[in-house]
Amino acid sequence: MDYFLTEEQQMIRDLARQIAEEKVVPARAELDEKNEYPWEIIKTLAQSDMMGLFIPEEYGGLGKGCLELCLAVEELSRACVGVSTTYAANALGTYPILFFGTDEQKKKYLPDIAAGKRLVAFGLTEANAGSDAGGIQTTAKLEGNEYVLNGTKQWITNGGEAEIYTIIAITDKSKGPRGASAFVVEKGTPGFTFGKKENKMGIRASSTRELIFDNCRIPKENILGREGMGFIVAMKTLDSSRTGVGAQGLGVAQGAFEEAVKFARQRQQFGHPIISFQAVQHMLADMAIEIEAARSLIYSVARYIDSGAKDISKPSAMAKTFGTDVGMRVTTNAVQVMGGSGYMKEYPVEKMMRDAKILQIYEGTNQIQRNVIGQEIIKEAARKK
Ligand code: COS
Repeated sequence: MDYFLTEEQQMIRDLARQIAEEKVVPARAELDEKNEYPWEIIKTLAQSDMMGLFIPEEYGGLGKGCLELCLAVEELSRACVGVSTTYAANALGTYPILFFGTDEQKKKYLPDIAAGKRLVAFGLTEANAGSDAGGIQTTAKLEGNEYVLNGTKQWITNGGEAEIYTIIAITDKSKGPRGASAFVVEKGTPGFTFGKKENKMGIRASSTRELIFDNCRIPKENILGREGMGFIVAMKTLDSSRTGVGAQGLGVAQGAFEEAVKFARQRQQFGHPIISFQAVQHMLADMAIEIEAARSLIYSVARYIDSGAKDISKPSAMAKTFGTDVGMRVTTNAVQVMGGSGYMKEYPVEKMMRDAKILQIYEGTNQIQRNVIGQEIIKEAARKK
């Protein structure tokens, strides 16, 4: 299939592929085993200008869009979703600054983020506010020239490793989700500490920690947008990042598919390579169809977002849901094609299957995505009436 990528887009994809093959593939099993953050790989990505891919040129980035970011994320995910999670979460954390920051805030933070000198994390989720993001309880109270933050964020990707945190907190409890606001909080601010690193099933190269705010004082200039805009900041951020999660599912599916094909050509049973059996061919055919369908959808949605379209909630929820469901199905079937070998750590597909699972859960579960799509269908039907 030809997706008519420009020369520049092909260069970005090829560079990401080269980094993935040369740096990520050799390191992934050990990073997974040791639960170790991929600092060396982040450094390589920074040296190759990949950390600033989506940041405008005036702030030191390459000024590229959603499609280019998806291409990079897909290639990294083909090698390791743990690594691609650290990379994609950096964009997720940066979007609130990019979309809602003042020029001054952008000048202060974006050049360092683009250079890969400072990583970013996005803090929305709490123990009692996962799917129900409007139920957050962390508060930010204005006292003189400072906001005072209190509360705990849970399961924050890049937590502890990042220097910059974009945090959603409640400034007016009486207003529900409309009483939330978004802030930038820097690592090292007194009253801001981290919980233990979580021990996860997959994406073990990424770090996941609690963010604990105990009378943490930040300058009032650190608010992003205005008071009461926090929920919108969060939703716009997620609308823009979810296609990238779909690209993670696509990438891990592609990686697992390639492993399954390679194995099926070598593995002999009943005197023949197992790829000669129709049962195996049909499984591989279904995997190939789903991968190509996911790629078509994800690239189309990314191009739609890059066109400046505003109504992106439904398409990005579709790209996230389909891409990550394909990621789970294809990695599971890759393990099945490879049988006992697929289940062993000598081959990468067992890790790919463990890694793929989170994609159906984070940045809004696929059940929540279907709710978002369902709500949009209802609205569209009402408009047509
Ligand atoms: N863009 C802009 N505004 C949006 C929006 C979007 N994508 N989605 C919702 N809103 C607005 C609504 O219009 C509504 O505004 P009003 O108060 O003016 O009516 C407000 O936000 C609340 O929306 P809604 O009533 O639909 O919210 P619910 O409490 O039913 O929650 C959400 C639904 C959107 C929170 C849920 O579908 C969701 O996405 N949950 C997953 C959260 C998530 O991704 N967590 C992962 C955390 S980060 S890894």
